[in-house]
Amino acid sequence: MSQSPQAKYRKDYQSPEHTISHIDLTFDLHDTATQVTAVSKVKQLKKSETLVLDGEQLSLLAVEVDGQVWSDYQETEGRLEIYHLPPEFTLTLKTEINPLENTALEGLYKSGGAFCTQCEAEGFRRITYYLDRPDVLAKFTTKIIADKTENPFLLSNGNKVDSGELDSGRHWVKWEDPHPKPAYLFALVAGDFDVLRDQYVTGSGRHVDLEIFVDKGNLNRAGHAMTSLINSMKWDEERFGLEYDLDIYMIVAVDFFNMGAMENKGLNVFNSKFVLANEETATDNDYLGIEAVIGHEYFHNWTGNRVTCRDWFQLSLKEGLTVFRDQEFSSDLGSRAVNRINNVRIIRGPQFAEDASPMSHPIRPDKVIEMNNFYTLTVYEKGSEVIRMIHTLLGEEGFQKGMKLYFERHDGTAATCDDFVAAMQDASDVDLSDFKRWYSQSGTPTLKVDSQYDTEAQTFTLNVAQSTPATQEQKEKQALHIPLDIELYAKNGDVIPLQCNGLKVTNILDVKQEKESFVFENVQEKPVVSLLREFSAPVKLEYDYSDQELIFLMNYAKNDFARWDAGQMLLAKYIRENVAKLQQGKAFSLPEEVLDAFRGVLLSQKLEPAFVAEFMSLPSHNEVSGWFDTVDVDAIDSVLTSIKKVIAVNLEDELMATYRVLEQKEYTIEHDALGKRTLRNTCLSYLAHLDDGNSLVHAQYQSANNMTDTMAAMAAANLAQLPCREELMSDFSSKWSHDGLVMDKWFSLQGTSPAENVLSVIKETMNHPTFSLKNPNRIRSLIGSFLNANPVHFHAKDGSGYEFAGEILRTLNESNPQVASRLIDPMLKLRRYDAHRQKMMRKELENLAAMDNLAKDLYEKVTKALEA
Ligand code: B3K
Ligand code: ZN
Repeated sequence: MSQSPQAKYRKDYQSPEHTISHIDLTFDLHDTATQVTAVSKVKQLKKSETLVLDGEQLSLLAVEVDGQVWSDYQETEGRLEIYHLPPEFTLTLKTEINPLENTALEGLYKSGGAFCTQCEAEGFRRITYYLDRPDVLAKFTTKIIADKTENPFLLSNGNKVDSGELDSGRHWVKWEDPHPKPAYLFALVAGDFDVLRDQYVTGSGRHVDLEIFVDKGNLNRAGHAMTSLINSMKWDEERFGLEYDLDIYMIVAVDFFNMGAMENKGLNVFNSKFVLANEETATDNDYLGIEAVIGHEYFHNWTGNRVTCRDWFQLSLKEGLTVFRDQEFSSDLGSRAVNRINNVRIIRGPQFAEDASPMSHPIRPDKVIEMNNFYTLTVYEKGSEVIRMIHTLLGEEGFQKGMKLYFERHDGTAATCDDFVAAMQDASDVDLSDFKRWYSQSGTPTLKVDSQYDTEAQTFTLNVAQSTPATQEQKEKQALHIPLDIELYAKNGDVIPLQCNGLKVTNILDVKQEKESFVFENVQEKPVVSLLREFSAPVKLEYDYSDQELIFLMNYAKNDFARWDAGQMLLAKYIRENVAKLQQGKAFSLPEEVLDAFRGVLLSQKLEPAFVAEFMSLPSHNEVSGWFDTVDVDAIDSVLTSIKKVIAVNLEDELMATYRVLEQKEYTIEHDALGKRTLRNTCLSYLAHLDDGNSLVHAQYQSANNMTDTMAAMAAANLAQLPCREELMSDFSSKWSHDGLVMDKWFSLQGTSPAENVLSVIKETMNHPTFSLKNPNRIRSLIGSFLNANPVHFHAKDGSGYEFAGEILRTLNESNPQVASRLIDPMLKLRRYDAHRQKMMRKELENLAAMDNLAKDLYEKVTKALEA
């Protein structure tokens, strides 16, 4: 690369020298030459006669100041500098852009037949030169001119205020957004759609028009998104007291989109994956995903749009908080325990892996080269865990008081993470000064706990030691304030009240020092302790539980999450033990009691089926990999497969009985029905490994009346490599080839196939008429699934998986660097593998580093990985 991209540091933040209070945009839309006129009211904030604007890939056509042509400016790399300006002025800029050639899908681009935009984080600068930073908030008006036949719908933020017809088949619409906003929340969409319409009346009586725009012919797939939107609006009023603030809320589903969705003010743009669903095309998980993402973007209207971020280092201010809010929404509407389990699986799997990788960073990063690289599991999911810990420390009431104060102080402004914590602290009188370290320290802390019971004194002591291993960018670590949720049980399952120094105490222990002891009095028998209930902090727990204690907790813990977690710890013990045995050439084994414990769960009449399904699901290969310093890919795979088979053989009758009894005639997405399907299909995934597996799976595929059961059969056939796999796959592709979104499910089965020839099948699949390297969803389904979820073949000893990844990354570096940069993550973790594999991965990274047009997205990650 010619010039190394420059990093930005959080500590260097400077407030802007100029601000823009109003911007009037006019778009004259044409596929390859769209003209953008931007008329901005600019005001000097600090003494400076030079205005420096951000801009990329723009052709500048004209510059005017207060209506006069202005030639006193210079265009440099990524900037427009305009000189000798008065303190206040109107700036008119004309630029031309090429939406059709915009394959990076940032700024204004064409998705299928429609024009759409993506501006977060720094995409607005690909539309016009601007102060493209979140602490510049302006009122936007937007006039869109386009061909009427091709683009009957012209949409932007706010309310529609005017429209008209022009000659030669063109028309125009003008929008006005009354809420000042940063440029990253700007949106424009133009195209032809089907529209699903509804209405919502807020608590205070505001009538809001709800409109969901989908590709023609997809109206019968938009209903669930609408229901989810209405549920989100209600929930935010009920739980957070927050109402919507415009007369219209629009969602547009597009097929070409780099992420899940975008919360643009009043005009969300969504990846069609998170809008379109009916029982024929979507699985239960797709339905849940839609509910969560629709909720997430809606909740951003307050946490993100009304109060935005001062600078991009503060991203977790809006993202961590909004993820917390969407997790609570899903938990209030569905099963709290199942939601918690799934969120914790993400933290313990990929987030812990990110913490241990060269990309490790605090939830509020200190150094960034490409902002798009920091929309991470750490900022989002760990960020949400940090908010959850504040919620645990303050309780719901205190937390809501904090939210209220936060909005009182910061509504309509750009704030910082410190502002948020200050509001929480001031509203509750809980001291969060130590707690704030979670924002600045990266890495995963370990909590080592041991205990003693003193029969005579009747005391139970917990000794807690915390430590956080050094991460690549931050060697020194300090102790954190960790809320540790515990409970003690007597042998008969009764809860032992917690008492310290003669006083009753709550379940939440405040761990603040490197080493601390907690002595509980009046404990009349040696208790069983349940630790880190609800996963009360994003840490690794080490405690030497006996099998009996874990089985006891699986049966008696009062908290569902803790019961599940005990089951996972029991499995973890035997996964580790068997990996070690395999490495020493010893035989696999799993004790009878462990199998009995899982048999008990499966037969339990009291537990919700969806929850039982979680009990019966093993930790992922990725999560298990995180338990070892050096990952033995094949040993882990072999042990996980053996456990699956041993459980299938030993629990065959119970699995089969459960499978039969849970059959449902009708398909509904009620939570109860969904839970039953999940458990039934979990049983199928075990039964597939037995002699009758092939006929059972085949029969389910044939009789399925919904996509969940269809996909469960195909996934089982795929993973167990059943003889019927090919027949099912070809039947499915002949039915669905016309629909990319549905075919993504098929692509991801191709990507995760355990068959030896998987890589050549993937390469062949890239020629499938429905596949395209231009579409991020297709790339993620086929190639992303191979890199992230097919560890055995991605890490093949001959290096073929790495070579393939390298090739794809070099291609995507040019067409879509953002997608390339997401895809590369598994390659960054090279140090976790043996020397032979490391060498091959390094070679691919070096090949990338040597490219002279390496985008800064990949540059940032590749250099970090090679530095390590
Ligand atoms: N805020 C957007 C993500 C933007 C990503 C930019 N690369 C979606 C969300 O978190 O809701
Ligand atoms: Zn978000």
